Parts: sequence; structure tokens; C-alpha cells
Amino acid sequence: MSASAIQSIRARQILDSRGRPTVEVDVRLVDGSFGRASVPSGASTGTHEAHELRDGGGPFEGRGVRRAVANVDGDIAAALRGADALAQRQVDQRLVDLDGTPRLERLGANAILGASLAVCRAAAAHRGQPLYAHIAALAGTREISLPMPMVNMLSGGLHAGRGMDVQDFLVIPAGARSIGEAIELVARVRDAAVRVMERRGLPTLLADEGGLSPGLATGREALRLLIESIEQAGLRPGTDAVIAIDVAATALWDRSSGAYRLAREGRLATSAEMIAMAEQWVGEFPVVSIEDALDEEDWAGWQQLTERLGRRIRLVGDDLFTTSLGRLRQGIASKVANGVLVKLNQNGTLSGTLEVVAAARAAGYAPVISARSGETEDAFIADLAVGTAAGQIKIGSVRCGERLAKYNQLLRIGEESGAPFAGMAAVRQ
Ligand code: 2PG
Ligand code: MG
Repeated sequence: MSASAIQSIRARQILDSRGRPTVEVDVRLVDGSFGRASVPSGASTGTHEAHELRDGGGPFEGRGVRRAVANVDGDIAAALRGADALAQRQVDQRLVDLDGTPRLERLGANAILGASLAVCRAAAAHRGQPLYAHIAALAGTREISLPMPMVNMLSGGLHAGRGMDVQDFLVIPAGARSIGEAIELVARVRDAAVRVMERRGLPTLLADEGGLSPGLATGREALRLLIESIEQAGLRPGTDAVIAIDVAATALWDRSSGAYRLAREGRLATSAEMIAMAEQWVGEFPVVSIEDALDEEDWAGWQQLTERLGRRIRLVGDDLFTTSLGRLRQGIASKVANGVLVKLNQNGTLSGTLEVVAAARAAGYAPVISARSGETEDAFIADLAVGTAAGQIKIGSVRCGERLAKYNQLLRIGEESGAPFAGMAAVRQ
């Protein structure tokens, strides 16, 4: 067996940032090279995501991942033993074939992704290369770059007990010239937001991604609060800092009434009304990016939305595309959205995810590498964003160890690689 052949694979159950079980995988190669990776988990999930295998009974309210762990230790380890860790695509193909179902339901996408990412880390170690450099080689990236972050400030939806209808209000530090400055600017805005909210007697407890949850009734109120926070931080809205929104509208879609339920506003909204609301936000505030403004199956609405706003701002599909090549192609063909959220565990393998990034780029769709609301200390996505030169990353707020692990990794990569900072180039149309 060659030095880069896989010698052993082992998995275990660990806990994520919500205290829920998730899968961690260790891979060792013949030459002793080692790779470890763990798998994130979403709360506002798209129907078409790869399948997260949970035990369905037993401890942790049935959320255990013992079956997924057993699948790694059993079928997956047997299938990958002796495979060349440098051949990521073949490894991932073998995993997908071994599973045999379209959404990786048999072995679990959490089992498969854990193995895929741990193999990649072990291969990077074998080559004596930083992870981002190895990913750049796999992706064929000519010039790596440090991504512009979009940073969660205010949370609602399923990340904050539905305290607000819209899931995330984020800040993009448009005026930053480096990743270090970007992080400093958003940290300033977040600190200012706490002061503004304390003054108004609003709660400042943390939401799932380390953002704040003021529980305001309308999007406009949240946007006003964000503008005030940017100003209080001594920054100019629209110049130094701009705004992104993740509506996560799939979680608002009410099948029985055939409309979007804006519970905090106390009304139902049609697709056209949701689009009008997005247009109002863009008209009134420096909003440069809106994710999942409509439901994952509202293709007609998405077409309308893209016609109306697609030349002015980024329209990012998350639940809509679920990091699936098929769904993204459908979107490109029907002129829907102009950006794609990229989540490794929606896809299930590293190679599959890299394919989605490449297809997006070829069609002029901006990829945004994204964390999940349930995360671990694994900073893989920081290296992924740099290695693919994606241009944008969404990690959560600048709070909580599982989020800071990624921001801090970006700082380290910036220092050691000397890669240029992407700035606003990838955000703007
Ligand atoms: C999203 C993500 C991250 P979740 O909707 O974009 O914010 O949330 O992981 O819960 O799907
Ligand atoms: Mg989303």
C-alpha cells in the first residue's frame, strides 16, 4: 500500500454548539498522517438536503448519531481501507456509490461527510500542506483569497424561538481592507448593538449563532436598529458597513393557507407581498444581499424576485438550492437567484460541494460558504472559503467558540498565506 493510502477510519459521537450529538471522524494514513473532522447541523433545513441520520430513539431525545457512527466504523471504513487519500474525488464517489440513495439516506450524510472531510485533512497532512492549499489544488483554484464575511447581528426565526419572523440580519463590513479589519469592524457594530438595545430595554441574550434577538415585530424595525448600531459604532451605513438578510422564508411558508405566515406582524403574505417587502428594504436601507426571500418551492415567485431585484443586489438561494448541483442547475436554467449558499452537509461530500461552487462560478452566481446554526470547533469552512476563493463566507456572529474557531482560522490563514482580501468584489453585482 502506498504511503497516502487510508489505513484506518474511526468515528465517535460528540456534541455540537446546541448540545446535540454529531459525528466526528478520525482518518489515519499508512505513513501516519492524520485527519479529523466533525459535522455541523442545521435548524432551518431545506427539504432537499442530504439526509442527516439520527437514531430516532434513545438518549438525547432520539437525536443521537450512534447509527451514523457505526456506519463509519463498519461499511465506510471497510470500503475506504487502502484507498488513496489524495484521490478525493474517487474517495467521495466510492462513498456515494456505497450509500446508493440520492440523499445519502442509508449511511447518513453526516457519516459520509465526516469521512470525506477527514480524508481531505489527512491528505493535506500527508502532503505537508495547509488545508486551504490542498483544497485549492483539489478545486483547481488559481488564486486563493480571503473571503468577505457577512456577520449575523440580529436573529429571529428558528434560531431565536421565532422572536422575529425574519431569521437573520447581518452586517458586511464593506469598508474593510483586510480580514482583520473586517472582523474588527463587525465586532464594533455588535458591541454598539448591545449598547443600543440595553438603552431601549431590549434583551441581549445570545441566539443560536451568537447574534442578538431583540424580538422586534417587523423587518423594518430590525433594520433601523442595525443602522443605529452601525452609526453608534462610528461607521457610515452604506459605505463602511452594508446589510444582508436571510429571510429563511421556507420556515414561514404555511402550506394550509398557501401563504407566508408573518406571525410577529400578525398577517399572511403572498409571494408578491414578500417580494414587495424585499424591495422596500432595498429601497430604504443599504441592503446588498437577501437570502431565501421566498420558499424553497416557490419557483415562480423566485423568478419574479430575480427579475425585480437581481440586477441590484445578490439574491442567495439556501433552502432553494441545498448545495445540490441539480437544484442549482435548475435555478440557473430558470434565471432564479444570482448567488448560492454553500453548506457541506447539505451536499454530503467535499467533491460534490466543490462541483457546486464551480458550477455557480461558471454561471456568474456568487458562492457564499456557510456554517450551520449547529456547529463544532471544526474550522474546515474557513479553509474551504480560502481554497476555493469563494469571495464570501457566513459563519454567524463574532461570539461563541464554534464561530470564533472559523474567524480565528481566517486570521491565521491571512497571516501565513499573504492571500489578498476579496473585499466587496464578490458581493456586488
Ligand atoms: C441558514 C443557516 C445558517 P441553519 O439558514 O443559512 O445561518 O441556518 O444552519 O439553521 O440552516
Ligand atoms: Mg439560510
